[in-house]
Amino acid sequence: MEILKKLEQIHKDFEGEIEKLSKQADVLNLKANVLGKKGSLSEILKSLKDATPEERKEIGPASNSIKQKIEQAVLAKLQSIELEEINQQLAKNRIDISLRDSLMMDGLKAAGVHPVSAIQREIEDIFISMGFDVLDGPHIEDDFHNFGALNIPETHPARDMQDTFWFKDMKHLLRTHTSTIQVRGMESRKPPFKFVGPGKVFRCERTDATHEMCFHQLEGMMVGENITVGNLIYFMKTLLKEIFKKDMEVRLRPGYFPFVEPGFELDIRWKKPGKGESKHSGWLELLPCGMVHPNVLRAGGIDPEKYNGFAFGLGLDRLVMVKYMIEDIRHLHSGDLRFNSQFSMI
Ligand code: FA5
Repeated sequence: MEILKKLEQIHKDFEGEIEKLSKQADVLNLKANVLGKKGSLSEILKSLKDATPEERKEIGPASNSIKQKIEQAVLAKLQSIELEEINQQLAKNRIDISLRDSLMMDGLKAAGVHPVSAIQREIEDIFISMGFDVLDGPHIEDDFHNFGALNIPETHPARDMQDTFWFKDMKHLLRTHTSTIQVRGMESRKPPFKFVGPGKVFRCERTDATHEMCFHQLEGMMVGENITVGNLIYFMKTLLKEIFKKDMEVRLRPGYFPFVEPGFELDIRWKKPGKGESKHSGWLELLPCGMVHPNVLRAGGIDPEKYNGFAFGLGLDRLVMVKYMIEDIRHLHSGDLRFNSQFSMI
């Protein structure tokens, strides 16, 4: 039984070889060398024609069984190499979740999200859930986007409502409000649409407990057919309820902004921590809003005969003050760790 012995030898050699391999390509090569058309096993089987019928009866099943064993061994080896590679990758990309704790043991504190960023993200999520897009805009703006397109022409006294940081060319400025995003939003989409646009704004003004030079606003705009003040109030109330997790005491009073008509000021009832009313308690101007002025729609390429809408500009720093009962806005940007660390778990 010369052939049978050779077959067994081939199997033995194969087992010895495959043991040593660590790359899938080498395993596949070995398989081809044994089972391929010109492989050692196939070559042996070619000499079957010289065997007697009895020998063939024995060699047939034996060669099939060896072939099967080799195929199974190849499959198992390929899988074990893949697993090994995955394990090596995982070991390389390991995330050390104990690092934070060991840093804290060394006296270092874990950083947290600033309360203004946290509230911005929270409001974005609320509006996204109501079908709004979230837009961005540049801090350095031109006259058109900050004033002109918002129905505030060059000689209009309303320009003095927001003290402006102008660049030397007197054409560019640091945006004084996020209403610039209204203009950019109208330029980039066709009605109906609704979006919010959060970001930093800059005003050249004296700071006090409720005023900063650099603060944060979140603009909102909805344009379509037959939008009403009722829609505006619904979205404002939903927003405040989601943020404060309760109905808030608010008041709506007429407000003047050249880019809305009619315009409103939505104030929120605010109490400083401690006993009784103080000079920092009472109504806090939080959410100016109104129906978009037809001139603004026109400047944005929208037909005011067909479409209308509402817009609002929320002061984010002031909202944080109300939510966490902070008595002075300047704490927020002081960089004082005794203040900031109180929010590190947000
Ligand atoms: C505006 O900036 C308008 N663009 C808002 C608007 C948008 C009105 C759309 C109508 C339609 P105002 O200057 O009032 O409005 O500022 C909006 C909010 O920003 C204020 O209600 C207040 O919450 C906040 N804010 C204003 N000035 C300061 C400041 N110096 N420091 C901190 N927050 C401020």
